Amino acid sequence: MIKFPTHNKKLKDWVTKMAKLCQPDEVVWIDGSEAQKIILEKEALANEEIIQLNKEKLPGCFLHRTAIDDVARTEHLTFICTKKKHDAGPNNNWMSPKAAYKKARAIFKGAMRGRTMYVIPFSMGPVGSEFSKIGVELTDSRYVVLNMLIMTRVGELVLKQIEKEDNFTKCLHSKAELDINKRLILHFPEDNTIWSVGSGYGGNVLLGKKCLSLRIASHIARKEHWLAEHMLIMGIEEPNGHIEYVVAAFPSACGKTNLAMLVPPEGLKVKGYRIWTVGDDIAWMRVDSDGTLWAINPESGFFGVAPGTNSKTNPNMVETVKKDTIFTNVLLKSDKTVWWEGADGEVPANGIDWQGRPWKSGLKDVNGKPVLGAHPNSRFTVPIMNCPSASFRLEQHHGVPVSAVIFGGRREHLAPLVYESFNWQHGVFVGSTMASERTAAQVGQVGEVRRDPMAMLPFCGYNMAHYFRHWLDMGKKMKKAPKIFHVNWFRMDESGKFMWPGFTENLRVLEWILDRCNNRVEAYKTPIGYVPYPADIDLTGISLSDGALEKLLEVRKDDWVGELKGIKKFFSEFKKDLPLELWDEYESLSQRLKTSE
Ligand code: GTP
Ligand code: SPV
Ligand code: MN
Repeated sequence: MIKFPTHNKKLKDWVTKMAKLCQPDEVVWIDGSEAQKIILEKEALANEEIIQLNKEKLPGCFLHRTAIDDVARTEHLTFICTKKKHDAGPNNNWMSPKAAYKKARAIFKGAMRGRTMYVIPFSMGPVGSEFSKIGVELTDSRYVVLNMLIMTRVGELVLKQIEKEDNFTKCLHSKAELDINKRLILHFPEDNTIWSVGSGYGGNVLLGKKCLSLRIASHIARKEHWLAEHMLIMGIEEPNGHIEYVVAAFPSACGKTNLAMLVPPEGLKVKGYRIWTVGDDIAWMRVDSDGTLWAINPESGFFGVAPGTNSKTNPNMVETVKKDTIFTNVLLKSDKTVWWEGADGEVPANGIDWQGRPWKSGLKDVNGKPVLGAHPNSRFTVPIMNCPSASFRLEQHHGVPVSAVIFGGRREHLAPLVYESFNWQHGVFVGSTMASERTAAQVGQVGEVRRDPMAMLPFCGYNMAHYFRHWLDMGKKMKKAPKIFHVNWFRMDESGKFMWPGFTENLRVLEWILDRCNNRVEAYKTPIGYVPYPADIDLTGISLSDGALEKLLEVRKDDWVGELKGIKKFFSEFKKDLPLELWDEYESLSQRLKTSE
């Protein structure tokens, strides 16, 4: 018999039905209490799902290792299941709901035998805020429960909210056999339902994150006239104490976390800027009654990339992960602390690698290749409140006002350090044509451009042509729409070195962006948009080589003419669904490039 701490019939019926399908030994409701969390940690330790880290040096911290073939999102096993294939669009894998339920039901059947089913009522966004959405995740993984307690707001308040709203996203997860051949990440936007089976990796199983807050939420947002985006949110406190907020969309592992919590560089210290971190991955945005755009971060934790995190690249994160953190797939040192490639300090002499094998510094595999201590996509889960730059407005139901929308990607050659779009419609074109170049570290041709519009290619839960239409419509709903910019921290010189120092120094670019938002500087008009006059980027305290800034800001006509081809090919995939405004923007860009010197 299941005990129910709720009167909501929908919730009771659904939990009963899913328990019947998965056949757990028992059902436990997660109440968000510290006492229950401690019990779960103890059980997870006893079952070796997590390892306790050094209690003095890393209080409240644990290490978890996933299966070796379960270390990142599996996009080819991720589906949007709508009645009509066309609604999922060429940007998604599609399965019919009927076929998908059938296929997954066979794997879920009896999958929780011998295990406990945990019921996690969670809120994305502050409970009760107009922005927020409720979900309930059923899972047989304690690791998932412990992560969800960090990443979302969990507990009894949420159950009360469900009784009020009589509505929630139904999220079902089972590790099952952790078999990649029986792994499916299914989204049913028409049923407000997510089914994930056969994985234990973050983005596949913390269903409040990419599955609910992006794929399902983007579908809801279109109907309800708001935006669910793969964006960081940060506040920049200006010398006069005024705080301006910006949002920025960069593809996965392209610097959102770093930018969201940057520490102002030495050279700009005298100006007295201060950064406030609201979010590092997801933004939900609405038009307020004043006609401007406001944003919240639906999450309450970071699920950040570990490798490369050190006190030079991201001092605030180094501080953040000193307590209450779950590390996944990093190296375990003999003193029960952790390490990853690109961490502070010396490379440890030895340890246990992310696969649980003995490891020593300089270790090579049979082919002579270095064996990594931490997986390149190893991550940490930690409450945002641990971050020294956490915004004091995190719990505000209203969110923060957005002054600028920033898009960005990894472009070795093409895109200048920063440019500003001419208006909202042109800005949507800039976002929709976003791309990142593959690096040598990835499969595929080096330098090959992968289109990743608005950094949402893996996360848009419906036909992307309709998503572009939605973005265009949102601009019309605003009295004062934010300005739209594009940045590129990754431009390289002839010798293949980054020309821009990046990280903390990116504040210099944000400063120009805010100056443009407040009409404080003029800019240079080019065929692709407005580019800064070099003198308007404050370089106090850094020395770039002669002419480097000019090169960083250069718009090379030939390169952009070449880019037009890629854009045309990409747009053509959407056939007649692509908004005509975007073809107009394409033609105008093409025309401007032709007539410019
Ligand atoms: P997800 O969590 O996957 O969505 O990604 P994210 O956008 O938050 O990525 P993150 O900030 O963790 O990206 C880290 C990668 O970007 C690392 O390889 C960093 O070295 C690199 N990076 C971040 N900022 C800069 C920068 O300003 N310049 C350069 N050259 N690299 C940067
Ligand atoms: C990303 O890949 O963009 C992430 C990590 O933020 S995950 O939650 O695993 O998708
Ligand atoms: Mn992300």
